[in-house]
Amino acid sequence: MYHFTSVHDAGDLQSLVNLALQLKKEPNAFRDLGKNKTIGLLFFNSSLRTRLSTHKAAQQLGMDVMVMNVGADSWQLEMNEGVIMNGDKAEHVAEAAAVIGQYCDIVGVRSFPGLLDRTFDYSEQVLNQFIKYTGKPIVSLESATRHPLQSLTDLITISEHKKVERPKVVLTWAPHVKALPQCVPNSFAEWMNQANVDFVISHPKGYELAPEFSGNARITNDPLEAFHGADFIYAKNWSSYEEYGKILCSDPAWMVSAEKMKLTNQAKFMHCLPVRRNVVVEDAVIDSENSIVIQQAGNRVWAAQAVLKTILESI
Ligand code: SN0
Repeated sequence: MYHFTSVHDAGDLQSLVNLALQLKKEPNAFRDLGKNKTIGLLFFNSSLRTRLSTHKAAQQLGMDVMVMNVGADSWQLEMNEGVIMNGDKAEHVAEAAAVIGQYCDIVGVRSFPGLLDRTFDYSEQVLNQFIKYTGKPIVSLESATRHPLQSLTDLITISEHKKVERPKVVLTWAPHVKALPQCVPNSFAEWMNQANVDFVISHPKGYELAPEFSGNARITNDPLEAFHGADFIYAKNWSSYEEYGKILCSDPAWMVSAEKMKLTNQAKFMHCLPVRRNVVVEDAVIDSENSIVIQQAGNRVWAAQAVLKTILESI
């Protein structure tokens, strides 16, 4: 592994999950691996779990860590080629990324989509410009279309909590007050499609994910149907891909309620967080014994550490 931007960089998923579970048992077993190596974590957007878990994962591998909120702390970066830079952006990514590459051995980048122009967002300009100019391995900390560290975490968490060999895993769309990226559901779908699970996606009409992400998943537009016999309910809001960035539905029937959870096979409730209580999920569900959102967030460390260890071994 060199870059880590999607499931396509992950190699054998089971091996990566096994490595993460091994690191969970022995967090400090590889303290020497990252000694005298530096990771830079660059945030164009807010972060809680990604920022802290990746920092902790790098520290447990003995790495030095530098964190920067791009724009807020640094200069605003121009991402386009060949522009006359007479506006508000003081520095081009060509220099900024190359300079960061002089200071760091691995660079993590978080950059959300603008949700205005689908072709532009799905071109992954920011991630690709950092890959082009940094000259070092790039780890996605959530890009315009994907959140692979979250999806690896989710696979680890499902592996730990599953009671049957091939559990029924349901990605269920839920309402939200804001238009959110498709990153988490896109990534979750592309990872689940490669995992040994019975994968179902449930969403209102108009919320179809791009076909390259939904793949062969079974899809239903009924807010109840998918819950029957589910072993895992994974809730997430996303804005429309078809009517790009739009909110098309706010029907509370799509909220994950205790009533709907009764239809499941005592399913575990999952969400990547942050979550809007009583919009996405009822208090009664997220506060129940079957909610594993905190353990799931805890696993972010082992996902990040498995990825960073694998990259450190390849550089
Ligand atoms: C982000 C998203 O991609 O949905 C990050 C999830 C890991 N979520 C949000 O931006 C939530 C913002 C809000 O106001 O609830």
